[in-house]
Amino acid sequence: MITVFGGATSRSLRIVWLMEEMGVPYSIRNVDMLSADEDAEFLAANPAGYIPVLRDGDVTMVESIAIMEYLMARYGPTPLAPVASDPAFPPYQQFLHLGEAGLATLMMVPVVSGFLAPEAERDNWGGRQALLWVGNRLKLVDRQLATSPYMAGEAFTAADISMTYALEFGHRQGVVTLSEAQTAYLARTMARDGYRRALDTSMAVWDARAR
Ligand SMILES: N[C@@H](CCC(=O)N[C@@H](CS)C(=O)NCC(=O)O)C(=O)O
Repeated sequence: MITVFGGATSRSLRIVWLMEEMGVPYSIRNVDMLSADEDAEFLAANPAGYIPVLRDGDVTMVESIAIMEYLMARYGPTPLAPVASDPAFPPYQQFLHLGEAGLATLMMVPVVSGFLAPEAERDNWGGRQALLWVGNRLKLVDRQLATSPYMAGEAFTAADISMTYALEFGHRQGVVTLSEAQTAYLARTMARDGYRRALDTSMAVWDARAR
């Protein structure tokens, strides 16, 4: 059985959502990031101390996008990952990675500055610059949405799982103001049964632990 170490609304949601879409069975192992340094099983899986972590038999992996690529290659084929000969492949590959490397990673700087940095350092050059770059990169998302409903074209793919998390995270944390097209896009992707199941399951595991 595949185990995902994660949290309710963390990047583990990308992994859980993907497995819901693919029909791959899994279980979630909650990690409370506030006490992660006392969680020996989690630290043995990822000594760097961040989530998500995937455990699949002898395989242990970190990095949400790499984990998604592993799962689609290992348990596919799946229409969520267009093949290289498909015209949808280049935009798929680009937006799959832009969602984390170009957006969610950059958003972390202002987000964590906002609640972890000393008061005087909350508004800092690094955070402001990261947000400027995020705003520029979001122009690529809007350009894509001007011609197609999804990141890779007409069909929903794993690039949308990656991008939905980034946009929803930035919006929820108050560091991104969504455009009209981005808002309509999130309404489309987050209305999927797979997303609802992934969120409900992740929240239920979180609630059970908190009790
Ligand atoms: N690029 C990584 C980022 C992972 C990440 O930042 N995870 C957050 C929670 S969503 C975390 O655990 N942060 C704590 C840390 O980085 O120490 C991925 O996509 O998996």
